[in-house]
Formats: sequence, structure tokens, C-alpha cells
Amino acid sequence: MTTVKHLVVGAGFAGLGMAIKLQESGEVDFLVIEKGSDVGGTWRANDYPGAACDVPSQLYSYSFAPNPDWSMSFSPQPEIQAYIRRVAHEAGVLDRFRFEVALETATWDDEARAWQVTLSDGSGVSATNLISGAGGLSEPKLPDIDGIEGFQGEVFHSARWNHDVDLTGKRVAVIGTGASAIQIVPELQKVVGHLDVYQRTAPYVLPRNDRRYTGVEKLAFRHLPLVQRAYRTAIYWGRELYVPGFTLEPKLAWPAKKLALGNIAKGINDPELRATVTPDYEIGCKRILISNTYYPALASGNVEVVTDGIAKITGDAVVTSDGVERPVDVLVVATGFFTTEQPIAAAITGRTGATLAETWRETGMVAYKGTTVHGFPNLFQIVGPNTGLGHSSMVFIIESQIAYILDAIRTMEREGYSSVEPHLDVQNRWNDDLQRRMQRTVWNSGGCASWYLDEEGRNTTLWPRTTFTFRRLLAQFDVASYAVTGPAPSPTPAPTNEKVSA
Ligand code: N01
Repeated sequence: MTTVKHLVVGAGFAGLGMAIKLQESGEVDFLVIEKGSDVGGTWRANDYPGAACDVPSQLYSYSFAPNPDWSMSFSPQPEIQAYIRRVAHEAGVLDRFRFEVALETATWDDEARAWQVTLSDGSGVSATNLISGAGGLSEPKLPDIDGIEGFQGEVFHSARWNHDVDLTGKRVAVIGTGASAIQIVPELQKVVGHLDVYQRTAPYVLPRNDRRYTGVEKLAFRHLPLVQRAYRTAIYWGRELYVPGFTLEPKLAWPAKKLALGNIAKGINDPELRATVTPDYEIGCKRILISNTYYPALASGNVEVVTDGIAKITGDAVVTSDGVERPVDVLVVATGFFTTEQPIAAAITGRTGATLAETWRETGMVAYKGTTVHGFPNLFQIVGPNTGLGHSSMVFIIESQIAYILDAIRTMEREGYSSVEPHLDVQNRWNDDLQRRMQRTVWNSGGCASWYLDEEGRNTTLWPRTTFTFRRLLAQFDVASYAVTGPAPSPTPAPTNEKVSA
């Protein structure tokens, strides 16, 4: 059994950033576990052809580790992964990372005031604080299509790309037209013999204003850090301008809608295909995508966009509800992730003996400030409920949460608290306010279904305000919102300064 002060789950932007900031603040007694074989999280897993960020790279990097070497304004996945690796190595934290180990169970031990954790390699860890950076987009969601398990060709999810399969000249089907698919389709169109794209709902796709950074810009970024900071700041505020269109008045998004419709007209000549790919809901309701190559790819001679529902999959074909059978060698499933039921929630058992998944069964995912949960002392989540964004970089949210968690840790140490847990009424007020704000957002009222909403139609994934408001609200650990306990362990019941309500 290993005993550590902080156990961090996941080595993506969240877990790695947490490890670096713990170390910087002198909290060196931590362990990071990662189920994959490397750092990178989402950016390690999503290495499909065409993978790139769709928020500018200047923002898609840690504020404390600017990268003067981005080649493009929207960097491709290998560059982002190389950046994350480099930051990890330079920070000197990797000696406390264990790869290819997953969290199996984590149970709060109220007597010891610690999390007792079992890992997939059979070992155990006891940790005062459990910090989850397990990611909201980490568990692939496979479509429940009749017969898919009997398909005889190759089949893989966008986040589990099989690079051993040579697609040259093959008949390939892509299921889904979300953020992953629209990056994959143009790359596949270039090499495959024939491509069927199964579209259930058309996305809005804006032009991608991508460009290579010039040598002069890169020199300036390297030698004049203030220039890069100013550039980053300008991009940040530009992205924040999207917020009112998402959260207050969808009509404010008409310029974006115009751009998206113009992108269709530019990329596709055939009026029928144009109509097929034109969305019938408000822009922003689903994630707005960017591409200059998606529509031209759909308009190519070797591509068919199929909108009839998939009825079943046979050993070598996809059959649609109109009875048409399209033979296929390789099936690419770009159908997204489990977002509203985080898989790690089933593994975490709190103070009352209920798992996080059970606790959330009736309410949907709820956390205080997207970070802490009533009934789960000393559990901190990065990218927890209602922290996702439709417009800007998650790294900004992640850094805000890391700062909040560090302040919680400092407060616990300074005051001698062995546990902190948000009061139920405080958490409820926080969530009621979020859900009230959610009602007028385009995500809830824009006339579409999306991974933002759970089965009950609650939006438990996105943050409905500006990102600077999020940062302000998490700027300080607000201990008054928490039930705290004194030093532990102790043979007699530990002094409690506030009653913990069930
Ligand atoms: O997944 P999605 P994704 N039969 O859930 C369709 C981030 N990301 O992997 O819209 C047929 O968006 C589904 O159809 P519908 C980003 O946050 C970022 O593409 O539900 N189709 C949809 O078209 C993004 O939002 C980058 O009707 C089925 C698609 O599959 C998130 O990841 C790049 C189906 C799923 O789209 C997820 O994106 C990539 C079925 N049974 C991803 N089930 C960046 O660039 C689902 N679909 C940073």
C-alpha cells in the first residue's frame, strides 16, 4: 500500500497541470496514475488523421508554459502531444507518474480521513486528497446498432484509431458528423476508394482561419514573451465575444450563421447536397465546428452523404432504413464520448457509502464550482460537471480549477483541517443558479440534441457564463461553503467545527 498526500488521476492537460502546480507550491508528495502509456490525455488518444485543435493553439496551451514554436494557428495533434510531453519533461514531475494503471475503486475512509484506492495492477494507494483529471471526453461511446459486433471488416472508434489498417483504395464508412468526423473525412477522402458519410444531424461548420506562423512571428514569440502574451490575450477576448450569443440571445450569432451557410455554398455546388448538409436548428446548439476542407470533401466524386438512418450492419455492409445496402471494408465510428455519465463516477464511493454515479442518478451530474461534491470529502474534480465550453479553451478552465484546488490544500494545511466537503445547500444553490441560467442558452433551447444534455434534457456539461467569471468565482477557496474536520486520524472522534449534513 502506497500512502500519498495527493493522488491525481489522469495525465492530460488537467492531471499534468495539477502535478506541475503541486510541485511548484512545494507539495511534492503526490502520485499521478494514467491508464494510457504516455501523458497527453485526449491529445494522446485522439491521433486520427486530421486531428487538430479547433481553438487557437496560443490559447490551447498552459499560460505558464507558452510555446513559441506552434507552426500554425490551429496546431495538428502531433504538435500538441509533443508540446505536452516537453512541458512534462521540463517540469521534472514524471518520476511520480505511473502509466498503464487505472483507478478501479476509490472509497472514502472517514476514520482515516483518506481515500483508499485500488488500482488495476492490484496495488493500493491511500491518499488524503483525490484529484480527478480523468477527462470529460475520454470514454468512447459506440453506437448501439443492430449487428455491428458481427461486422467482419475492420471497425474502430475515432479515439482508438487503428493505424495498422491501410485505407488506401478501400470502401470506408464514417458514422457521425461531429468535431472528430469533420476532421477525419477530408483526410480519408484523399486516400480511400469510396467513402460513405452517415449523417444523423448536420453540423454548422465555419471557415477555418488557419495559417502558418511566419519566422518573424516565431522569433518574436520566443524573444519577446510580452508579444505572445498580448496575442494570446487578444485571442482570448475574441473568443469571449461568442458568450452572449450562446447564453443570452441566439440571434446575436447571426454573423456566425451567415459564415457557416457561406461555407456550404463555397464548398458545394450541388443544391441537393447543400440542402442535405444545412442544419435545421440554431447555430451554437451543438458545438460549432471549423473546416475549409469538409464540404469540398463531401462534394467529391468518391463520397456519398447518407442521411437515412442505419437499420443494421451485416458482415460486410451498412443497411439503411430505406433497405439500401452499402458494402464496406472499414467502419470508422466517430460517435463521440460518454459525457453526462462519467465512467469514473461508478468507481468512487463517498462518505455515505453511495458511489458518485448513484448520487447523481436522480439529479444528473452536480458539483460545487464544478470541482467538489457534497458527500465526497477531499475529492476534487478538474473538468467536473458544468465546466465545459462551447467557445474557448478548456485549458483556461483547467488552470482556474487547479488554482482553486491548490488554495483548498493550502487552507487545509494552514488551518489543520483533515477534510473539506461542500455543504449541500451551498452546492444546491450553485447548481440551481446554473440551471436557471441554462434555460435561456442556445444549448437548451436551440432545437437540437447534443452531448451537452443528459437523458433528462439537463445541461450538466457546459459553463453558461464567461470564462473570466468562472476564474473570478474560483479565485479563492471559500472555506465558509465547506464543512471541515480537524486533524486526523485520532483515536477519539475528531473535532468537527460544523456538522456534516447527509
Ligand atoms: O463526437 P460528437 P465527436 N448513428 O458527440 C453521431 C471534442 N473534439 O467525437 O448529432 C448515427 O460531437 C452524432 O449524431 P447526432 C469537442 O468538444 C474537439 O465528434 O447526435 N450517428 C454526431 O454527428 C467535440 O464536441 C476537437 O445526431 C450517430 C457524432 O456521431 C467532442 O470532442 C476535435 C450515432 C458524434 O459527434 C466530441 O466530438 C474533435 C448513431 N447511433 C473532438 N451516435 C478539437 O478540434 C452518434 N452519432 C479540439
